[in-house]
Amino acid sequence: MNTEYSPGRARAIAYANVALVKYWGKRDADLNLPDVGSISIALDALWTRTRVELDPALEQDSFELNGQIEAYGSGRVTALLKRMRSIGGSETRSRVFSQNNFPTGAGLASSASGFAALVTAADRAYGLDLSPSRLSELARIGSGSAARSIFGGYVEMHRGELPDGSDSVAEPLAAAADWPLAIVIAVSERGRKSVGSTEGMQRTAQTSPFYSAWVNNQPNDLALARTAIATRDFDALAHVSEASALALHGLAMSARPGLLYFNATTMECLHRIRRLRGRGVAVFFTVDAGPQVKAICAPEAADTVAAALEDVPGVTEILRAGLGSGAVSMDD
Ligand code: 2P0
Repeated sequence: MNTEYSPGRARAIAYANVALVKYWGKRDADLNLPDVGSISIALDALWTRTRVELDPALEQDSFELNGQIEAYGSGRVTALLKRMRSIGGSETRSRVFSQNNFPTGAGLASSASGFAALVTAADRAYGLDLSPSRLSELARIGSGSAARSIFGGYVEMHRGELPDGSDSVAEPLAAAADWPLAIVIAVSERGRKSVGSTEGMQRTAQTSPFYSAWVNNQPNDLALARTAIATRDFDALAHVSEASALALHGLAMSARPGLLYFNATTMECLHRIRRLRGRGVAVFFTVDAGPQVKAICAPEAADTVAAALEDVPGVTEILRAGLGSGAVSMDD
């Protein structure tokens, strides 16, 4: 145990991430092992702050999100705390207080920042002092995309091969400062999505006739994105990222019954972004399991992109971000 830690209570902050090469599909539901690797960027403006407080008097863990006792997702929180307690040989239950500064469950990666903040805070509160790679593995068990939010900048999540999941972890590809990009998010619905990612992935894997093609193609897209990031090739990153996002949604639509995460505003935003790029603006789109559109652009293009998306009927809010850092813990 690291004596610099002060076990008992700790806080952490972790940032949301957006995948450029998308994760969709699991090969093991219990350990949350992905069928495909993915590549993402961290967002500095969208975060979860979490406090973990051990209390020997507690019989069960409790989980508060944005000031309210949270039932949705609390099973995953408890399961993860139990796993971390068993690593540290502790039986003491915890109170967990979490705060998101953006809508939860609306396709803005709240589970990514949420579980990354949770494992980072619990690691310190229980005095475990685990490596970032181990924290990534634990965050993955909470939510696949959370494995990526342990790290900042450009991040690759590995599919891994081992049945115990110890190689299904993320690692940094490049720092935010190596290639600063801006993100403009067009929000058109703040509510929770109708079909959550876990269920959507399961339905897709079980019923889409195109699922194996998706899995088989992923190594190509990962290689293209890795090279684009290493060489700072914006056009190459734009092409592979849009292709991966559209392939994900085509795949999800091909599930039975089909999953429709887009609304009419989503589609209009995609057309606007393509038109902007046609006029020479350095911008491309990506969309996750919800209707919000994320425009990735050169920092100097962000005002133009925000103005164009704000103007789309149905866009209720524009969020702006730069590239974020990895999860950080601190004493409470
Ligand atoms: C991604 N998404 O790569 C993909 C693209 C949404 C669309 O990862 O079941 O909340 O908890 O592992 O991580 C969202 O799925 O799913 C997601 P679980 P998660 O960002």
